[in-house]
Amino acid sequence: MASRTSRLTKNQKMQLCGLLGNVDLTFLYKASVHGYNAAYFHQRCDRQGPTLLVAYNSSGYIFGGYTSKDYTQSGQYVTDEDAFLFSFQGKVPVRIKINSGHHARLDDSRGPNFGQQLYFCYNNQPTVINQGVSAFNINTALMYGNDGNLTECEVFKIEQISQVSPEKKAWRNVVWTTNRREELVKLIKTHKVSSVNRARILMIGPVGAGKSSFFNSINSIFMGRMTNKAMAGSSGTSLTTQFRRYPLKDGRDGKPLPFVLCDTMGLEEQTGAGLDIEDISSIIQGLIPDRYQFNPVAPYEPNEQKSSRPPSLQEKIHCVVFVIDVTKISLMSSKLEDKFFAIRRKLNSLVQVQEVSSRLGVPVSCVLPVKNYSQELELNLNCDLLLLTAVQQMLRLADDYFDDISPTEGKP
Ligand SMILES: Nc1nc2c(ncn2[C@@H]2O[C@H](COP(=O)(O)OP(=O)(O)O)[C@@H](O)[C@H]2O)c(=O)[nH]1
Ligand SMILES: [Mg+2]
Repeated sequence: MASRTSRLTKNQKMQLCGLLGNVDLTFLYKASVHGYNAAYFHQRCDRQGPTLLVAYNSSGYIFGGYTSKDYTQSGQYVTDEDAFLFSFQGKVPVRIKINSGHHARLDDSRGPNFGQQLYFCYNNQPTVINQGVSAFNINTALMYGNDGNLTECEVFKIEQISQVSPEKKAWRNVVWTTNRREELVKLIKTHKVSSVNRARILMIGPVGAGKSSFFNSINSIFMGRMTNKAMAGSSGTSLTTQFRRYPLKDGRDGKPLPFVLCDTMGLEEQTGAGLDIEDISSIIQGLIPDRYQFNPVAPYEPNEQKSSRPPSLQEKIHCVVFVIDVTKISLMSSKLEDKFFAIRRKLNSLVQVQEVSSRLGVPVSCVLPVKNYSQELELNLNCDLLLLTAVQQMLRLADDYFDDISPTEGKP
């Protein structure tokens, strides 16, 4: 049966988004599922705003086009200076701009066309044809190897992602009121984690990203005053060199909260420095004890320890959070980026965290902007709201993880 997910790899998707700026792709139509049929195409793609079409042919080419204007079957010519065609040349998509003075499309009830030149799903067939008009300067040999047989055709809705600057603009529906703060505090306090007593949330990220500060900030909210239990600060290399599990309480003598934040040494770009990928894997499997002193030149050796029984579900990690400093994201070195990818691959190879790891990179709903308490002396409503919203989302993701693993595993 045809799958309802896109054939694009994450990297290809990212590359295509790169052509369009800060955007997200939402799946609208997939020909192998919905049919190579203009009526079905319009049913799913009309009045959706800007869209991206991605076609695949039997020679392995990936190509398509973007239009910033709605499909509406108006029968009118559409002017759209932002429209373009693209084709992957190797790993990167190359953009072909529309020539000035040309219409980007004829907005009729037939299948999608670009510049009345390139027709996709022509005559309700898995076919692309070039009508030879010159709205776009294309070289069909380069673009799709002159192979008009489509093996798939997908259409995505393009959604702009506002800049991650929550203080300036409500890019997500955060309600900035004390009532909402109280509500979130209550939701978190009373959150029932399925299968275990407390969700274990692991924070990983570069040195100085704010992992320790995140714990301190959450702890401060529930303590009602600034706390600095996890050592946070500025230094080129990691201040945190131990694995620490920080349980949280609702106030000094209060009840335990339903989650534990796990702090680690930072990732560093050199191999053999900072947190090791093997160590991360051991942490996630629940093998590494609290206060374990990391050795940056050698990973943790499970055999050395007296661990005779396999760790229980409670001892494993249920949610992994990548902590990143948004002001430094454009400076992130490619070596560090490679480390991130290596970690994601490692997470993927651990069956139990598949669900969690697949959420690590791309989905926007999993990007949680926060402002940690770093210089403040007093708690601040806006910071609290972002921090609490992040915790709430982490607890939900941990729940997804529990839902995803087999029910027998949750039993003691
Ligand atoms: N401006 C600002 N500084 C932060 C924030 N979070 C942490 N910091 C500062 O960044 C530095 C590194 O933070 P730390 O928590 O030790 O990072 P870690 O290495 O990931 O544990 C410290 O000087 C913090 O005060 C934040 O949200 N905003
Ligand atoms: Mg730290």
